[in-house]
Amino acid sequence: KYSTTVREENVLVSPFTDVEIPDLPFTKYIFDSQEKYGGHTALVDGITGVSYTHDEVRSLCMKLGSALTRLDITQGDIVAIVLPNCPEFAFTFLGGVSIGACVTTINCTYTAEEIAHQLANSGASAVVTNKVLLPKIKDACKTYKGIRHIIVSGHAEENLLSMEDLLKDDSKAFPQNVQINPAKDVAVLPYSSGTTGLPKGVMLTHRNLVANLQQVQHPDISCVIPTSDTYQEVYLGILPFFHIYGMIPCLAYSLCSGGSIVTLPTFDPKVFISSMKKYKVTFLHTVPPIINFMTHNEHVQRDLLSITHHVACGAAPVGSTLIFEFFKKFGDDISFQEGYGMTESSPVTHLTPKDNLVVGSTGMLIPNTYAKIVDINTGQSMGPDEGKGELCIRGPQVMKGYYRNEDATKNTIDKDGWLHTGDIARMDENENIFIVDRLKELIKVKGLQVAPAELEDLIRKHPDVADVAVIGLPDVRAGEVPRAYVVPVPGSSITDQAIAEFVEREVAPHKKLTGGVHFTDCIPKSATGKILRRELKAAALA
Ligand code: 4UW
Repeated sequence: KYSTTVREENVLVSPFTDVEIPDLPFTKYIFDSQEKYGGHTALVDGITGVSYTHDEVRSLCMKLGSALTRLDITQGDIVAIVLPNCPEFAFTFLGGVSIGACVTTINCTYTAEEIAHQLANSGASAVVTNKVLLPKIKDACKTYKGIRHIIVSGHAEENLLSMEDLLKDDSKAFPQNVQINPAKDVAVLPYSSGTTGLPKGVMLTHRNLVANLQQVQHPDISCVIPTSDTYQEVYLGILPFFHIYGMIPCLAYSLCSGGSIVTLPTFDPKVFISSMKKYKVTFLHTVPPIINFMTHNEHVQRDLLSITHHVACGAAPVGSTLIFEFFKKFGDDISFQEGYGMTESSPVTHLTPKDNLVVGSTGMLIPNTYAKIVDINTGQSMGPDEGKGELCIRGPQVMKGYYRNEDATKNTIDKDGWLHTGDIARMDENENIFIVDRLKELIKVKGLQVAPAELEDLIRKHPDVADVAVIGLPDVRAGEVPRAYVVPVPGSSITDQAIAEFVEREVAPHKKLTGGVHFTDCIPKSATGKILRRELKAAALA
């Protein structure tokens, strides 16, 4: 179906009827929905078993909002969360956003340097963390001086603020008169490198998030069984909440639809298996490495999914072979849905149709969303049978822009509002999208982003390195892994191991050079000096 409203050729419209997008702040939308499910369980700490009902979650979020207000954190302030998945993540996330603050979520496996960078770039004024991560946060605060408050979960040292104390607030300072403009005000600021360069703050407005939650709840695409007196979905909160997939489709969706989400701080195979059984998980969100683990690990039996009726997967290509092997092991009566999207689109733009999986496709446009595929050489939009090109998206879920980075925003969202995804796609005659390649620099390790430019900047600081390029190579377990091509300075006797160790000390584990370090005489570059990563990759794969 091609658009009649967008006056441009070859613009594809969602096959689903549009949904209404309420003009509400994100947290009001969630809290209002939660009212219906009051006494149902909402959050369970998968490690301790401590649980909270929907009423309790709403109340604790407001207590936290009140406590933050007393600390003089107000509308427009940036609150950073550096926590693994746990109920407290949800309390601070929603508590902060509900008072009009903007929450930036930071990967809790980051090094102090990486944390400091995001704190500084976002201009955060408070940071929420736990006792284990506190030393890293303290180190980060030596570099970035803008933090006014450190809030610590798991009982803080005497001179720091304790999350447990803040959660005892009487809610009386919760600001009743805060004016949030859903279409303009930024609710969350996750980081993404987009199509090129270093990670940037992605400004997602209240409306972006409300829109995406409404879009994916469309009855023709949602595989969630509605909450009733006799049924409630149980989700496993295993994908990190700091990443957009864990944050919106997993955590926020569960809360606004009356589900129960069991939080796990890291992927530990044994804990994953035991929690699936212990908590009777009905709906499982995954990334391809988890599908690979469940399919190929000998400790995972077919009965792992005996209670689970639905498995969702996204954030990286899952591959047809793996999907078929997965069905072979677990039976094809389990419903499976692949989703596609990006941080910049809140994140979902495509989902495979309910009960009609086209293996290998990342699905169809969700409601209220438009797409086109453009020729990467001419920029012209292409018809469905004209081959592959860059996928572009328009819709209410597309970000406001990159934070304090107009150039990057202009290079990503064009003047007509099209978000250029940096992914190469083709479409079949039934409007199913297939992601076939990536135009952008991004490397996806276990579904998480690694920006080659960031690793290159780091490696270039090594005194023995004259030039460097980083690319992603396919990997059975992680999906992709980073590999560095290094030109050593003349006369240097640096080893590949020394460079790998140098990187390992400075970055989060998923950014390690697991794909190896290769020495070379020169890095292939275009006339304008851009690294020709495609050439390096083609040579590596040949
Ligand atoms: N197949 C191939 C896919 C796919 C994919 C994403 O880190 P970000 O910015 O964001 C994400 C979002 C994950 C996500 C979105 C919607 C959804 O329904 C769901 O799960 C069911 C998960 O990871 O990375 C964005 C980039 O990740 C790649 C693609 O390159 C995209 O631009 N990507 N999903 N199904 N590649």
